[in-house]
Amino acid sequence: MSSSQQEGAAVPASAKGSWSSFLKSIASFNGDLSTMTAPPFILSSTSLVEYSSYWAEHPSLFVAPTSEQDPAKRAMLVLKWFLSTLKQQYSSRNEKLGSEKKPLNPFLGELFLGRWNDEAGETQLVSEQVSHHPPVTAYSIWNDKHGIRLQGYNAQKASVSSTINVKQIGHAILHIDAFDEDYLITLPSLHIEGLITGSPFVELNRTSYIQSSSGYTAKIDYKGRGWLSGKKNTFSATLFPSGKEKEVLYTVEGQWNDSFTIKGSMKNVVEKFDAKAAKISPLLIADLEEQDSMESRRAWAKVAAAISKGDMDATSREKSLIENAQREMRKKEKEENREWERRFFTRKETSPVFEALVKKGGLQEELDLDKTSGVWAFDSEKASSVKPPFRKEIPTEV
Ligand code: HC3
Repeated sequence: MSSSQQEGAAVPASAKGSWSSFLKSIASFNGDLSTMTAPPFILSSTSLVEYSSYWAEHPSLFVAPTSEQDPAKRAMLVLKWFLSTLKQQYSSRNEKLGSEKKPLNPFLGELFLGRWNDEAGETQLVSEQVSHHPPVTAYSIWNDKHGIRLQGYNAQKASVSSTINVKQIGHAILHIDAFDEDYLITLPSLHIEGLITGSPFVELNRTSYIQSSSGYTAKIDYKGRGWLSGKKNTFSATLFPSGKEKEVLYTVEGQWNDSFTIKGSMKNVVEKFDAKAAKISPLLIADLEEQDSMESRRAWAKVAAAISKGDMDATSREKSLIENAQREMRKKEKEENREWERRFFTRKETSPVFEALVKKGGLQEELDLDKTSGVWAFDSEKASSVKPPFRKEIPTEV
């Protein structure tokens, strides 16, 4: 083991003890990431409800499939957009903060609302914590000008072997109005690397799929370090007519945090995509004082400030205030025999679009209602009745 790989090499001197206790404690961990207690230096001041925004930080890639007439090319553009989101989803925090930190655990009803305004027009985001036990986040992202929307929800189930393995439970569905086309997007599994040294980062593993109603399947295999290239964050993807895996129309290979190449069926290079150079559009959110008390950044403002100052007493004090208020709300709801009314989403028992696409692609994916507390669907009726301050004007510039 080199010195840079030694236990706690990246941990501040004052936190070495707490890091090794943390590593020991995860051995007996129960699978619910929200109950994991991590040392202060690894806490993030961002709530998990914000992570939904990673799906559309390149709005022009998100809307690109809407203007492609050929269904196979359209499916390839959906695959390209999906692959372009991975760097943001799984390695942007690492790059910004130096390592993967433990996000704030969203409370029931927590909201994260915003929009992107750029050459793709307006793309809007609603993310809501629809369940606390188990933790589930639901989101809807749409661009009316281009007639495209993404709706999904996700939970995580973790297990510990030599590292933390995370299975994502849930899925996303992309709908394109002009072609009345749906794409089922399954979510990759991941594990945490760099735990021993104290600088955790995400590596994706196994396989995820994108299944279109137009009859194309994209299969994405995540490999990680040690595979042929020896590089981390490696993947290879193929796009084929559903049920004909050998009739590959496009292959994509590379690193999701760096660059990848899309090739046609004759091995001709269709495009090289540089994830590092791709322009990210800033998400516009309302000023803190304009936000509702259920909006994430406002609700967690004092906790976030305490974390940034490294003041752990204030962090636990402010966190407890939120947790106690939540406990009181749940108690009251129980006494009144009602449950918290979600602002934008409704719980369903099934998803006909999910079922149809799983069947079309012969996928093994199943809904797991227990682990996600139901299937969560964006409820446009609820959403249109949400009055300010939830949907008030958001500044058009950052
Ligand atoms: C596992 C994870 C929380 C869940 C994060 C998810 C799966 C959330 C949905 C997003 O769309 C994609 C996504 C990206 C990263 C996932 C996080 C990575 C680490 C975090 C754990 C709860 C933190 C573990 C603690 C520690 C100390 C290792 O950082």
